[in-house]
Amino acid sequence: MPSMIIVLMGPAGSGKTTLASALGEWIEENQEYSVGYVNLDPGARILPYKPDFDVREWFTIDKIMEKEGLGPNGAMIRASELLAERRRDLRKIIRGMKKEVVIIDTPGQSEIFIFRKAGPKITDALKFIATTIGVYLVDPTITSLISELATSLFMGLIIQLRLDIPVVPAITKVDLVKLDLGETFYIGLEKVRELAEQELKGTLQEVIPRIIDVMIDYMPPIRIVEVSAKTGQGLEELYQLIYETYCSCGDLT
Ligand SMILES: Nc1nc2c(ncn2[C@@H]2O[C@H](COP(=O)(O)OP(=O)(O)OP(=O)(O)O)[C@@H](O)[C@H]2O)c(=O)[nH]1
Ligand SMILES: [Mg+2]
Repeated sequence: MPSMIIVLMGPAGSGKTTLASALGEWIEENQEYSVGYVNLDPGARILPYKPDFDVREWFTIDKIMEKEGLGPNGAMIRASELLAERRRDLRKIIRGMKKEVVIIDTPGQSEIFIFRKAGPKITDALKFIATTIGVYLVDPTITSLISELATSLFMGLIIQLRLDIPVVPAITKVDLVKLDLGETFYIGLEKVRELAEQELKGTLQEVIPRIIDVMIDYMPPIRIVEVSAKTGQGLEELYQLIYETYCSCGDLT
């Protein structure tokens, strides 16, 4: 039975699937824990990891579209309902995995997973099995401004409240974008706040630092990791953040 479950979330194309594979390999090699992989994306095509459970065994977006005469968005919503309905089966499957860590790759359409019923129902089921930590991926190739970065990071806090699990934010694909936010792979939220105050004007300059203050108060880590699934940069730091969050949750339960 697993003792830690990591749920990767983030907007379409933010790098969930690639990170699932890279982080899993890193943990297996460097922590010597066995890692199980779960694909919850019924629209996935090719996966870079070998899933121990794949939701496509139950249904795929293509099949739902065909069978129920739905378009792609309708089929994704339907898929999230089906997933919520089968959460007990999923719980049984994951509980039965002989792996210490389980990494969950979520559907591309994160807003459907997170803001419809599937997300909270699934995380409720997972919490029965093991300490469950969310990682919210922020894609710097689409969030170039400091105000966008701050609001994207804030999304992690919203998800934490909605899914009722601790959420660690991570900036992905840093091999593509050079973020000049700090000297290490970690960025303090204080630094983001400082930049926001310097660079923003008008209402944004008032609102964004206040949003960051709320994050500082309510999110588990007060630093954000920059990671690249392609080069491996920041994987160790991401794991450390997840592990610290895991330990502090463990203390409370
Ligand atoms: N350069 C670079 N590209 C990346 C990285 N992570 C992911 N990508 C690329 O970004 C694209 C999307 O990556 P995925 O891992 O499929 O992202 P996803 O969030 O699972 O996407 P959906 O499930 O479709 O929402 C792919 O072309 C990846 O090769 C990274 O760290 N660096
Ligand atoms: Mg994916």
